[in-house]
Amino acid sequence: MAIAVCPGSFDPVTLGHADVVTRAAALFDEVVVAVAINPAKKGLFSVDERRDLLATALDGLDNVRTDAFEGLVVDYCRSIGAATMVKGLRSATDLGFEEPMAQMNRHLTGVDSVFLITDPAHSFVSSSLVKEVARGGGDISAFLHPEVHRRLLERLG
Ligand code: COD
Repeated sequence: MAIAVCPGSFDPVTLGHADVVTRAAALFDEVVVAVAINPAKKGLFSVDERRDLLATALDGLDNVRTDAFEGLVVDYCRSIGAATMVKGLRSATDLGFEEPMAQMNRHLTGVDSVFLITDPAHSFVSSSLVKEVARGGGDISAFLHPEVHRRLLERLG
């Protein structure tokens, strides 16, 4: 069975993330969306809340589940028998950031990275940008599942 991991911060999940996970789910038998636990970086949502929002945004994808991990993503991949990571690429900037990580991850364990080019509708969307725009009162409803949008506005007060 081919298992792939989609790792990330997902603080919170956007429709860009959901598009990549949906496309990965069509390519692999099982996809695990894994929230990275970073004790040095406090997010807007807790890890459990992020998993809850992911489950809402990805509802209906039968071969997708969520998890959380601490430490190296490649160690997590090996612990669940995943040989592949799937990530989204929005731009050349993303590629410049992802390429050394993909090389390092493959060097460490042989876990390979597969990159899916972002749907143009989501190519400028990031969790940090939607939070910044929402804090300033801008309309970011086009970029989030309605429930994620509601929870984000509620969290920001
Ligand atoms: N459309 C498509 N894809 C998108 C979009 C979008 N609009 N927005 C983000 N993505 C993709 C990103 O490119 C990324 O692949 C994934 O979705 C997650 O995005 P984020 O922003 O939620 O998560 P990041 O980029 O903060 O996650 C970084 C990781 C947690 C994956 C990374 O830091 C990591 O692997 N950490 C574990 C520690 C480790 O192993 N470090 C050594 C690495 S060599």
